[in-house]
Amino acid sequence: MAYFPEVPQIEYEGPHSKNPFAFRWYNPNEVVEGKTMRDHFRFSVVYWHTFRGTGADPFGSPTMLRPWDDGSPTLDNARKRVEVAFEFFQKLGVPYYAFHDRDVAPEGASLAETNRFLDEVVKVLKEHQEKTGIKLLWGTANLFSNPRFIHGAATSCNAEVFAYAAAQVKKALEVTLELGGQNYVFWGGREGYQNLYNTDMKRELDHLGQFFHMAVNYAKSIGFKGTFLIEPKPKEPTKHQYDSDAAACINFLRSYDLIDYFKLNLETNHATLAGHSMMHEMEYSAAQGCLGSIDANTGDELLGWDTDQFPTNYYLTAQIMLVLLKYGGLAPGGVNFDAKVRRESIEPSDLFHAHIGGMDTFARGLKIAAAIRADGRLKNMLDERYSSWNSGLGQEIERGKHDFVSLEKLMLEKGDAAPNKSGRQELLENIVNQFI
Ligand code: XLS
Ligand code: NI
Ligand code: NI
Repeated sequence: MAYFPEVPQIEYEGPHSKNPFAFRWYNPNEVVEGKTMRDHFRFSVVYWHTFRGTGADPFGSPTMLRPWDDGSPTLDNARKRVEVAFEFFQKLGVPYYAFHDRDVAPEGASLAETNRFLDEVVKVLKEHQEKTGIKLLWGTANLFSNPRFIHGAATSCNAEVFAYAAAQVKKALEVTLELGGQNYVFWGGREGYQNLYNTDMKRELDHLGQFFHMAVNYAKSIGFKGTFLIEPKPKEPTKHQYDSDAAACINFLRSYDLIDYFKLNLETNHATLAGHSMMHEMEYSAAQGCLGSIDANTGDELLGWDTDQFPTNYYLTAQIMLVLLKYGGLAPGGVNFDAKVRRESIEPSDLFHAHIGGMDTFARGLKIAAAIRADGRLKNMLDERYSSWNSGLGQEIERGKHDFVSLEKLMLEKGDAAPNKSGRQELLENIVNQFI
């Protein structure tokens, strides 16, 4: 059964192709810096936006035409969606996908029934994974859509909601293990607050720490070896999300003795909402040994929301790839398109245009970044900028041979520090522009 009859297998045709159903830059077998593009990116499609997104927004109803979906919360509809999803993954040629428990299967009247429904769909997912070789990049639990989570999940003021969330994550971990998922993600959902007058922040953070320890312990007990990832986001849906940015997450992980078990899943639009660039979030996380995976998308300069658009900007992807090449890549993480087609792009084929564009934008970003690195000017200027640390005083300080007393003595003798050199920012920007 072909759910996308108008769409052929998407192949690489090169930068001059005018075929809308072809890659211009993403060439999975092409080797860049010793690795194929397939392995650099480990592209993944998300179930939620791509197969559950309806186009509804606060001002209007669903718009998406999805002829295969009858809109019912039935198992049959859920099973059919798996067929659609795997046809999509295959035609697009992505090696991975990602889902929330509630994306793939409907909720039942009780937790037990919901778990049974999930098991039913997981069977179908597993068959399709085995048949196609497409793998699960990560699984996660939706702890934010159901009204029981209005006050949060692990940070809810309602202890039974904490318990329910624990049960849900337990099951989601089992399912992720069953499907060979390579990571498990915690995005904060409603873990945050709307109002500090009614919030015991210390208690909520302690509960969150406890919750993550329970997850780590349970994963160990069932033999789940995937990486745990926390996904920073500063606001939306709460006005302050506890996992507000990479630095806040890493501080939380250190404070609660979780740093050995978690890395971060960074998302471009979340970085923007936090007032950071994606490059900043990536550099900071990588410097702390916490760069795990990325949710690839972008915001809109004129809208202050998490609009989750597909990335189309070469500067953005070149910057992301500069960091990834520097730190040796993402595996077992990947580049996960946590992105949705806009409300007006209503036809199934738009899902292909969106992903083709995102994949090409990353592939082009990779080539730009590799060219910048091969050229070497940027790196040489960076090395030169820090050269005072490579010998003499700088080297002695880095090696711990100085203290305030010895440094004061030195500066009293010299009278002043050596003169500074230019930061050359415009020159650096000109060099980068040569490659875009
Ligand atoms: C929401 C998040 C979400 C996570 C998965 O803003 O990006 O989609 O990636 O729970
Ligand atoms: Ni995300
Ligand atoms: Ni998001």
